[in-house]
Amino acid sequence: MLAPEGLLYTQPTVFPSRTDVVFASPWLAPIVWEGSFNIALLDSIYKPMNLTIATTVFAVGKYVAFLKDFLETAEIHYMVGYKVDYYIFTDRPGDVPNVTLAEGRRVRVMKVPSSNRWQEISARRMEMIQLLIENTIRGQADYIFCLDVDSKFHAHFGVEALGRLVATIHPSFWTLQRDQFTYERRPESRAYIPLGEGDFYYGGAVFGGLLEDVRAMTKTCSQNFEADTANGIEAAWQEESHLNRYFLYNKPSKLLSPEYLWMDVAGWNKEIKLVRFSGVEKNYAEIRPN
Ligand code: 5GW
Ligand code: MN
Repeated sequence: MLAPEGLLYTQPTVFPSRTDVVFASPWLAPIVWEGSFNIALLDSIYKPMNLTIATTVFAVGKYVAFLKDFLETAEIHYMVGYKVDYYIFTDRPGDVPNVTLAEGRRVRVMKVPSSNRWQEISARRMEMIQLLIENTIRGQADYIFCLDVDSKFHAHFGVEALGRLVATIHPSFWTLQRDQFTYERRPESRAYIPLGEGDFYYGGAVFGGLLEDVRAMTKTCSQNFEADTANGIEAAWQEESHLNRYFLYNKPSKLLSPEYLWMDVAGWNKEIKLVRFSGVEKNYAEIRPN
């Protein structure tokens, strides 16, 4: 068999190469696991597109301390060989570390007000991403990823993760049944998901996609968050609850396995062949304002 011109020839493989996990959702969105993609082939497709991947990260208050490890490990594992614009939202621009970046990659610092209540930072996060896309990133990037800062990269996290609307399966829930998911269960909230519904429990720490799709998603989530606030209700897991509600009715086009959102404190599972991005163990009393 001949590969299309310019594409790297790859041996046709009888997929799946592993049978312990599923590679597609019930609506046939790929679920990205180690063993489900060929990175050389993907690079031969994506490299010529000359993409820029905007990446947002919030580092408000003491969370600036996480930036150094986050950026240093991202430069080793995250979208290596591609153009990346890191948008760092912080109230402490002077504390943003000076990390050496590869060519074509840059840091842009966005000043935000300080806040003593995380719920306020969280409430505004979706809106700030929406406005950033509308006012700054449009025309300057192709895809966007929005990541938690209290984390490190440990292995390859590349273009296999790109898609129109990308959600990540939360590492605490991937082995559980849907009625055990911590969705918002009160019908009064705009994040409400009734028992018996829902596909996966998605993590708020890693999501992304095309600019327009992420703009629409963050806009809806922030509007619903505001509507809840006006009604005196706060969803169980704030923006993560609204994100889960959105993805129930607007199915993601690609799902990332928990390899892409792990937690250092989590136990070991044989299906997790490698951890690509993981939340560090943190001392809550030391770093959180409340
Ligand atoms: C989070 C919780 C309570 C109080 C403050 C915060 C907080 C979060 C903060 O003070 N500053 C900040 O920048 N954040 C941003 O929100 C970070 O990007 C952080 O990674 C993200 C989510 O908060 P996390 O990481 O503490 O939440 P979990 O669920 O990952 O532990
Ligand atoms: Mn986190």
